[in-house]
This record gives sequence, structure tokens and C-alpha cells, in this order.
Amino acid sequence: MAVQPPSSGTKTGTETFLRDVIDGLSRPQKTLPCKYLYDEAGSQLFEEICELKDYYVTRTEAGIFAHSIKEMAEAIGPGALIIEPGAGNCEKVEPLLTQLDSPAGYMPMDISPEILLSARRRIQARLPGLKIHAGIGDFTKEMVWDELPALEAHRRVIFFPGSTIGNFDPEQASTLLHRFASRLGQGDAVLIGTDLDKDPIVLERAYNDSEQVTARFNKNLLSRINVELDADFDLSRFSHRSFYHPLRRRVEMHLVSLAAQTVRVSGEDFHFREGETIHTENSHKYTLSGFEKLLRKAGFSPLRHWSDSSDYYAIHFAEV
Ligand code: AVJ
Repeated sequence: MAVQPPSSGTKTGTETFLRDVIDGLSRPQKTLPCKYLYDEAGSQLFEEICELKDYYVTRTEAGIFAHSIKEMAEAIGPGALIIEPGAGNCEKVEPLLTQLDSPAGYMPMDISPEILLSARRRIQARLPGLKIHAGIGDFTKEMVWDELPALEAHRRVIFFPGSTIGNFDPEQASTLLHRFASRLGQGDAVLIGTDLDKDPIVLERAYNDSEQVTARFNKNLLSRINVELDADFDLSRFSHRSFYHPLRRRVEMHLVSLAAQTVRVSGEDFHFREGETIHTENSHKYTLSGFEKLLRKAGFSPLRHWSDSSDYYAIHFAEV
């Protein structure tokens, strides 16, 4: 497998992180980009979230894959190249790769080289003949896409499970889908998972789990900033809050300042009023028709979808 190093001549990860944090904390509604929740500790906590009884998302999606993987592989057809933005440990794609008729290759991309490398070893051991090319970088940036080699394939399929698209607001999601479409050609496709709109009680329980793992996941972002950006967030003076916003059709995750306080980040002071929040993540929920509309707007034709019996979650297959 070819692993491209992050291109030189650009800002380092820490510089970009600092700039994003300063920028986010300087706004009237303080905010931090949710991608920074997933450092090593955060990714581990997220894996714990996925196992929680209260968090139905991962389990439900896994059930749909388990039930319908053959149909998905048939819909994709032979000789396909699978591209996975934000692949992480590449666990979700494995059953699909195993099921596909003579896949042309697999291209995972992720910001974490360590996780990609160990995933590559695992998948290559299981599928020795499969061509794997990993791209290291942020899939919302063009660069990592440019670094992927052009492999011959009957059809290219962007695999985007896990309701990651839900982290983007509809406008950004539309931009991302457009970008996917622009990287594909006629007859290429996406296989993409979305969490569906549902009873707010179920939603709020999923993001305020009784074991407080989500709270630790959220607050880990502050620890990370303390360590990596020389900051002095007092974790005991912030608390986790998640709620469903019905008009925006999304779960919002925030950190609430429990007192009036000043926090210093790399020598810069940020003031918090008591009760003021930092908005750390959105998790958008779609209706089937709402997401199909978004796909159409981005240039895709939705061909079919698979969902669970409660319609909690859907996996869409759409063609350019
Ligand atoms: C990884 C974006 C799918 O929105 O459900 C879970 C992240 N945040 N609990 C989601 C998350 C808090 C998760 N996604």
C-alpha cells in the first residue's frame, strides 16, 4: 500500500488546530469544530459510545449491513473501486469488500495514519489480492483526494457510513455531496448512511447516555486543548449538554460554563458568562425524502435504500 505523507508547505496540524480554536472561541456563539473530538482518547470514547445501550445508531446501522450486504454488493456490481472518506479503523467496509465481486481496489482516507496502517494490515491479511491505497488527510480538503492514484475500475463507489454526513449542516452536506459527485463520473455511485428523524426522547437519550460516556467524550475536547494548545480549561467548571432541536432537525452538543470565568488558550484570554455554551457538535437527522432531495440537488439519482424495521436509520445507494 502506498501511504502518502501529508503534503509539506502547509500549516502543521497544531497551527491549524490553534487557529480553529481561537476563531471558534471568538464568536458570539462560541463553537469548536467537531472533527477535533476525535483524537486518540476521543476516538476511544466514541467507540465506547457505539457500544452503549442508549446509543442506537451504530447497532442499527450494523444490523442493516448484516441483513442486506449481499443486496448492496449486487447493487454495486463487479470490478468496483471503493473510496472511503474518514475511514478510521475501516471496520464497516470489511464485510462489503469481502462480499463484492472482484473489487478493483479500496482507498480509505483518514487524518490518523496509525489507525489506517493497522486497518490496512488487517484487511490485506484477509483479502491478500485487494489493491489498497490510503490517503492521509482531511477528506473535506481537496488535497487528500488529489493524492489518490487513478485506478482502473468498472465503477467507483464512495462509501460513507456512520451518519458522518449528519455532522455537517445541510448546506455543508450539500457542498460535500457536490464534491463527491465532482470526483466521480457517470455511473459511479455513493453508499451513504444517515440517521433518520425520530422520537425526540430516543434521540436525547442517545446523546445523554446514562453512563455519561458522551459527557466524557464532549469534555475530552477541553482536555485535548489544554494539553496541545497550552490552555487552562477547568473541566469541573464545564458540563455536557445535548438536546434535540426540532426545527433544525438536529441534536446539538454543547459544553456549558458553570460559572463566570476566564480561560487562557496559548496566551489569549476568553471570557465565559455563567451558563454560556461552547457548541461542539451537530448531529442532523433526515427524513428519507429530505435526504433524497439533498442527493438529487448534488447531482445523484437515488436508486434505493435499506433501513431497519423501525426506520431509525437508512443506507442510501445513489448514482451519478
Ligand atoms: C459519529 C457523527 C455519527 O452524530 O451520532 C455520538 C457522533 N456524538 N455521540 C453522531 C456522536 C455524540 C456521531 N457521529
